[in-house]
Amino acid sequence: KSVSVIGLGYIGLPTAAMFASRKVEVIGVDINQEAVDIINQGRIHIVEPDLDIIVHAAVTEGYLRATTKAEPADAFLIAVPTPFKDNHEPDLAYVKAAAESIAPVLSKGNTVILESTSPVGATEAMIEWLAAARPDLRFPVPGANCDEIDIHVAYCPERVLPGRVVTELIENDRIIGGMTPACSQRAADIYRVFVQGQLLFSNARTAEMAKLTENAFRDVNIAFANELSLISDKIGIDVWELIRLANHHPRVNILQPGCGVGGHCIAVDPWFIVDKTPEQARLIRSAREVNDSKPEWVCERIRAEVAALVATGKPEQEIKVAVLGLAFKPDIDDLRESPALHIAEKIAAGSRAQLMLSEPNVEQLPASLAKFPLVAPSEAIANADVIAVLVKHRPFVELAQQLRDHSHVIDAVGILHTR
Ligand code: SAJ
Repeated sequence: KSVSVIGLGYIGLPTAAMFASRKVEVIGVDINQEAVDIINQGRIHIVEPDLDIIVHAAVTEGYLRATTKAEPADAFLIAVPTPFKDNHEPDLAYVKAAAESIAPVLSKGNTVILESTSPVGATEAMIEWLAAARPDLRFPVPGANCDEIDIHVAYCPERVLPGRVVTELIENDRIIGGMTPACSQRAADIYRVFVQGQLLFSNARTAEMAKLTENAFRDVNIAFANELSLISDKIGIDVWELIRLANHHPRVNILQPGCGVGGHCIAVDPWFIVDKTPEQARLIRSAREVNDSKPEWVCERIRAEVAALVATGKPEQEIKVAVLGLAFKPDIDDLRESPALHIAEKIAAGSRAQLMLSEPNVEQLPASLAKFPLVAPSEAIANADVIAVLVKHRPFVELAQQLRDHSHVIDAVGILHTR
């Protein structure tokens, strides 16, 4: 049996590698020729622990091959991006393109699984695109429990955490949302090849909503923590101590405030719910707004700290401001969709102070900040008049005592409280 994975990014490539490591023939398809070439050399184009070794073995042993053009296979897994448009409406263009690319090579008995995080109804839309291209094949019809189908279709979301993808792909429980029970069974048989977690049977729409719900839950919890940080600041309470104490309650588990919520999932997926049911999704929308407004609040704190120094007579252009952390979360090198990066860019654009940046996980600053010095954390702490800690990277935590000794620190991540 062969599996074709469409989209060889942060989810598709590890998934393809998992099948290949279990000696399944895998054809990986991606529109990015460079990524395809790198994979075919047994290397990877993304950063993820352990993945390089698995991909190298899979390619060398001949189980994994990448190409830019879809080929026939027994099962197709679609793991392409699903961003949103400016008005927060989900953009399914990549799913549509993927469906249209596999349609010509589909044959009777195939299974098609959508893995991309998607708005409710996306799997049904995908079936319409497939069916339009292949009127000769019978696809499942929403609501009808027909077993007389040629192509089985399911929605099976991934729920792995970047940085732990290989372990979580194997160990996490997995939702199997078939269009019909028979579709679920086919999909489950496919994932059983490498998934050791439970396979939870459901239907496509519920599975789509479950994925969005998981990320919206985390977003709401973080928004609660971020709102507490604003309230605490207003009334002179230490939010880190507050949350630590409250979390000692056996049924309370508040997440941590930060400089905002970034990444490609938590800050995006809740909007898919809001877009579908704007009247009902009031809390989910508010949480998004609270989290999206946090970077500006942190910017204001930095500006206020600079203004306080100016008030003591120091000219603004002589004040050195250090930003510690640019990635979207601790101990990764991913600067995309990062609130810390946006804060640094805003400070760079709106202040005459001298900016220095410390991001231990990158060797080069993005173009928007390239004219500023990229410095080691200890150098930043030793030289800066004002320090903003935006990400709780391990090297910063190791310098917590030096930070505590500094008199102008904006601590967006509770680093001063680490023991
Ligand atoms: N964050 C906080 N406070 C916290 C935890 C996180 O401010 O207490 C921030 C992070 O700094 C980051 C953002 O939230 O900016 C998101 O980071 P994350 O670690 O919460 O999540 P992601 O985006 O890396 O991965 C999430 C995970 N979803 C859940 O935990 C419910 C992962 O399991 C999903 O597979 C992934 O989204 C996805 O692909 O959807």
